[in-house]
Amino acid sequence: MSDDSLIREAARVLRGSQRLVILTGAGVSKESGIPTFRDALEGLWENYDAQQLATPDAFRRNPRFVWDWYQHRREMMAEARPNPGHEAIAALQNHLPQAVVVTQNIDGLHQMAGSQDVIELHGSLRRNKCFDNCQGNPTLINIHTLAWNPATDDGPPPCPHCGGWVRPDVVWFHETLPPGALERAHLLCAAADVVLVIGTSGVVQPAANLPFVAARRNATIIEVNPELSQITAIARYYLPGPSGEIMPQVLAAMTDGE
Ligand code: BV8
Repeated sequence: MSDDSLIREAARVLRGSQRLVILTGAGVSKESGIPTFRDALEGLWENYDAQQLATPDAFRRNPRFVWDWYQHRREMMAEARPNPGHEAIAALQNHLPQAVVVTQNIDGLHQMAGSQDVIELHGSLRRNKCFDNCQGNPTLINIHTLAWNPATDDGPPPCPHCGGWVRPDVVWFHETLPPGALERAHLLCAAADVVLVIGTSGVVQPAANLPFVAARRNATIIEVNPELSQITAIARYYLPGPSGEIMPQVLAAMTDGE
């Protein structure tokens, strides 16, 4: 099937969907200038694997180093804006109000693009919390209200309640996902008739299992990715290319003649 006819066919399936889940990964933010986990880390962290840094043990061993890595990523995210892929996904949700975005990303770009219903499986780098969740899970902390000076203080910001460390409100490897988020994402995928998977290698669990939950119940899987992934084998339609180019084409094909 040619790329054009693939796009039209995928658009037809999406237009007819009643219970659509849109699952996204780091690839959907690549065209906003945010490197994916597959991309080599740069700068201070170039000799580290993200999976080694994004763990509670790494934070316990070297809290300031890990805190600074996230501050570096926050600075990158502060410059980032939604790309045409995020915008097309938000517009698609306007056409299909029952469509839910389930994202592995922590950059908040789907919400910035106008997506209303977004499940953040791995938390958000726009939030911080007490490492010990001393006031309950999560104990969110606004670091801008703290008298903490990164230039002179040697650790991460101190929790104003217990004096422990403040950390990003993201899910690290070997941490469980936010209970409500994973349960709702699982229920939605179990009931989905179509799952649109965009920009994920399908490696990180349990997020990567969600399309399989849907496929086992005969949902149609559509994948957008410039490379093959762990999901491609179950994709009924694999649209090869960057989401910032493919998704606007899919949206245009969906709305043609409306
Ligand atoms: C847990 C937040 C219970 C932090 C992240 C079962 C089997 C095997 C292993 C496990 C398993 N269950 C649990 C594990 C362990 C682990 C895991 O999955 N390990 C992997 C590496 C094998 N999982 C966990 O620990 C999870 N917790 O299961 O709790 C538990 C408790 C204790 C002990 C055991 C289990 C927690 C996982 C969450 C980790 N946190 N993020 C942070 O960001 O710093 S995950 C992180 O990785 C990001 O969220 C990121 O999204 C994700 C990487 O995945 P992708 O999003 O897919 O990104 P990736 O770079 O891989 O791929 C990008 C894709 O984009 C590529 O395909 C590329 O081709 C494509 N692309 C590129 N450009 C574009 C594009 N696509 C479209 N357009 C483009 N322009």
